Amino acid sequence: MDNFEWLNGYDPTFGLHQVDFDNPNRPRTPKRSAVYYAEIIRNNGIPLPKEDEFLYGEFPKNFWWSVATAAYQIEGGWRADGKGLSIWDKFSHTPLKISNDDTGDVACDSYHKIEEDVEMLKSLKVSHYRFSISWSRILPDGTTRYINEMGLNYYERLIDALLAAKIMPQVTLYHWDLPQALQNVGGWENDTIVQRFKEYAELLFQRLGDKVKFWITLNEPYNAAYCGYGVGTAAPGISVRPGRAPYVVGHNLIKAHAEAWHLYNETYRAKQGGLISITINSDWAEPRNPHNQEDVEAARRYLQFLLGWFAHPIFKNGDYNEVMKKRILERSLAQGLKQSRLPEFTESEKQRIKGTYDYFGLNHYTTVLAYNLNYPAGVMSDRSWLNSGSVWLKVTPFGFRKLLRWIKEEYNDPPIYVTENGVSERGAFNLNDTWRTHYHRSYINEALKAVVLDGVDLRGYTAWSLMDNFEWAVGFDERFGLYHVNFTDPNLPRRPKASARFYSQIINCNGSTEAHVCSYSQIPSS
Ligand code: PNW
Repeated sequence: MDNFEWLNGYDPTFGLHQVDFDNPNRPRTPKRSAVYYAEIIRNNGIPLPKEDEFLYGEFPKNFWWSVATAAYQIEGGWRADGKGLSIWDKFSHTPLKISNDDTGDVACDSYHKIEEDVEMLKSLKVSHYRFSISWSRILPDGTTRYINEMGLNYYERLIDALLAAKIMPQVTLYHWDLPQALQNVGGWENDTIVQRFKEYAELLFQRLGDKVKFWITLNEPYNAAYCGYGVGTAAPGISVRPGRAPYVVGHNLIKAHAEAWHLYNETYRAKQGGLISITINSDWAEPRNPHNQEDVEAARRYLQFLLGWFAHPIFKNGDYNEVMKKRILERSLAQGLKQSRLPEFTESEKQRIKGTYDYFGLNHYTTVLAYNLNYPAGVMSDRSWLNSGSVWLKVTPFGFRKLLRWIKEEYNDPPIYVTENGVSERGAFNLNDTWRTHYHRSYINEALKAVVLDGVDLRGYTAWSLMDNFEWAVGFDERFGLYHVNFTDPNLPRRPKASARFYSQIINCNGSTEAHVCSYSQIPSS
C-alpha cells in the first residue's frame, strides 16, 4: 500500500492499494494494478491469450512476396530527360542534387540505378516488385499531346531487367505525383481529370501492357484526397484539408479509377490477361472502451470513413456507405449549408463504378483506439504500444488480422493483396534494425492466422519499402527501407539492413519462421 517513502515523505506512492492519509481511519482502496496483480497470482503467471500465440505454418503455394517503392520517393524530381514538373517538386528536400542547374533532385537516383535496384530485389528473392510510374515523366504536361519517349524508356528498361531476373512488375499508375500542369487547372477538383487519367492509363496499357500483368490504378485515395498528398497542398504541418474539396477530389478519384478499370477490362484484358484494381489504405480501429457502445460505434464509423469511403462504391454497390452519407449530411445542414458536402453519384455512375475491381489492394500499418467524438471519431493510441519513427505508426500486429477478416466479411471475400506494410526509424544510422525484423515477423504471422484460421483469401504481401527514400512531407528523416541508402555519399550506395536478410528468409520459407523446415539463404553484406 502507499506508505512513508523515507526522505520524500508521502508524495511518491508505490502502493497497489491507495491509502487516504487525510482520513483518521486510513481506509485502503485497491488500484487497477492490485486487481491485475491478483490475477497474475491466481494464474501463477501471465497466460498468453490464444490469439497472441505464434502460429507455425506456411502460406499457400504461389503466394506473392513483394517489396514496394514509389516514383517520386526514389527518383526524386530529376528531369533532364524531359520530365515535366509535378506537384511534389516544390516540396523536395533532397539533400543531393546532380548539379545546381534546374534538373531537380535525385532522391535515391533510381533513374540511373536500375542495375543496383534489381540486384537488391534478386538478393531479397521477391517474386514481385511494386513501383509506380511518374505521370509527368511520361506526359510532361499531363496530357497525351506530347509523349516523353526518354521517360517511358526508363520504365521499359526497368521492366525488362525485372523480367530477366524473373521478378514480376506490379505497377501503380498514380502514387500522388500529379503533373503540375494539371494542378494548374484544378487538378483532382476538376472533373476533366477523369478523361486525362484514362488517356494516361491507356498509353501505359498500350506500351507496357504486354509485360505488366498487375496494375494498381491509384495508391491510397484517402491520403491523396483528405491529407492533400495528391493535390498539391501537402506540406509539413498541413495534414488534413477542411471543407468540401476532399469529397470532390474523392469523387473524381473513384470515377477515374472506374474508367481505367473499364478501359482495361473491355479493350486490353482479352489480349494482355492481367489484373487491375485499386489500393486502399486503412488502419484498424479498436473501440477505446470495448464495453462502451458509443466507442464501438465510433470505431465502426472510423473504418467506414477511411476504408469504406472508397471500398463501398467499388466493392459493394457503386455508392457511398450510409454511415458517411448520414454523418456528412447532418453536419453540412447543421452548419447552414443547403446540401451535403458529399457529392452524389447518378444511377448510371453507380452502375459504372460498382464492381470495378479484380482484387482488393490494401496498405496497412497501424491501429488506433476510437472514441465517441463528432467527425467521424476521436482517435488515440495506447501508451504501451511500441513506437516507430513516425508519430502515427504504432506497432500493433493484432489489428492486421482483424482488418483482413473485416474486409473478407464486409466485401464478400475478395482476393486480397497487401500492397504495403512496414515500419520506420529515425535518428542515428544503425544497420541492425531489430525493430523492423520484429515488425514484419509479427505482422506476417497475423496475416498467416488470417489465412489459416479465418479463411481470408490473401494472395500476396508487400513490404514497404525496398530502401530508405523521400518520405513525403517529412523528407528523409523517417526511414522505411529494408536497405539503407547513404544520402551523404554522391554515389548513394545501398546496404542491406538486418531486416533485409530476415525478409529474404521469410520469403525463402514461404512465410514460415521455423529454421528447421527450410534452409536460409544469406544476403552478402557488400
Ligand atoms: C503510405 N498516415 O503513406 C504511402 O503509400 C507511401 O508512399 C509512404 O511512404 C508510406 O505509406 C509510409 O508513410 C502513408 O499518416 C502516409 O497514416 C501517411 C499515413 C499512412 C500512409
